[in-house]
Amino acid sequence: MPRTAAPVSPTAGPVPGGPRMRVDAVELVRIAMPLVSPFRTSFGVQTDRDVLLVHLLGDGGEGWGECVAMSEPGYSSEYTEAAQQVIEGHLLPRILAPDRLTAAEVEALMAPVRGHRMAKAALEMAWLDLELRAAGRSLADYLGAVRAEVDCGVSVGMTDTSEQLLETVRGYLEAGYRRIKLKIEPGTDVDRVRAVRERFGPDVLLQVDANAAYSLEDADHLARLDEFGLVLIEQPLPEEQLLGHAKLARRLATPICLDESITSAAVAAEAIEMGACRIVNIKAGRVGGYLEARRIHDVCAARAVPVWCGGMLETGIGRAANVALAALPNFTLPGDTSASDRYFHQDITEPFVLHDGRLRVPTGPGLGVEVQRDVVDSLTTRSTVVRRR
Ligand code: SMG
Ligand code: MG
Repeated sequence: MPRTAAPVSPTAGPVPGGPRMRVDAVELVRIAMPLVSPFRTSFGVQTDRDVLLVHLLGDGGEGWGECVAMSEPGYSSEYTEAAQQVIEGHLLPRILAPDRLTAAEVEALMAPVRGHRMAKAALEMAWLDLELRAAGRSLADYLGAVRAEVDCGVSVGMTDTSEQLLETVRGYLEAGYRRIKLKIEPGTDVDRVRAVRERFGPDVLLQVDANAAYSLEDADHLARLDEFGLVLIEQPLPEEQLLGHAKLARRLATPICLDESITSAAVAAEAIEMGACRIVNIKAGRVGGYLEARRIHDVCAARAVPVWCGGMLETGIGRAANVALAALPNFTLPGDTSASDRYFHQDITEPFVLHDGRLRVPTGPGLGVEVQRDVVDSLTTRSTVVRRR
């Protein structure tokens, strides 16, 4: 069962950041990154990542951001190509028009464009990197981090057989991961969870993620998972069904954690008040950026709802920002912040390496990682430059 987080006082007020920055050119770089192994979820299989990188140039410095959208609209309605289009056609014209801006002002200028949170988050991340590098300040410090390293879990994709799953989980536990998350879908769910629990024992922190594969009619079936002492069940129902999750929660002993449903701090507050979730997965990309992610952290902290940092198979750029976020006080459960080698043979920054089941929070200015331009270039499938008019 999950540790119940002690109430944590919310981080107060708007964060003072760095100076206003002037951006002269924006490079949108698309890279193709093969995954070390296919990642199967209830909505599809990923074999490589089509990643959109945002590279800002201005004021003698640079800033990098990463868009977490996948190539297909399976996890959410956003997808990489659409993110690039909305950035080029609607977001950049708004944020390149004024002379100088902070990341917080960039966020406000993008707000009139509805949705497209992953696209907005990528621009905000790059702007934060640019601004905080100029200020000589780390993102972790800016966000209010309280830890130098964060506990890491790993998200395990579905396999053809139970034996393959057990073998994969064994490898991750040997590598030191502090929590295992199994992707589930109707049909194999109970058997696979039982197999893992029986093989590795009651002490392993174990949780499951359905990516919206169930309906409320499956409540009795999902209640069969209660006997396995799971930390949580993540997003059992479709993202729009907050009330459905609240009804389901009353029929399960396992705490419900929401992922896809939580698109803003306002939705998080409503979901908690309705009883739709007892735990929240925070992904900055899903909610429009790190500033909104921090607000969700605060909303949850004020309500004694623990949070943890989700993942979207990020490169070292997005991982650096996620690890900084996961160092905030109310991130009391291990996140899907795994080491670079769980995803890629070669990352585009220095790799994130697991030490005793933890990743170190970068301390350098901005995101605190250096992008290896030669590696990016070798993976580039398309590059577009947008200049200030
Ligand atoms: O980054 O380790 C990671 C992936 C974590 O399972 C993960 N993400 O629903 O939480 C989730 C999924 C969304 C992405 S699946 C391609
Ligand atoms: Mg999820």
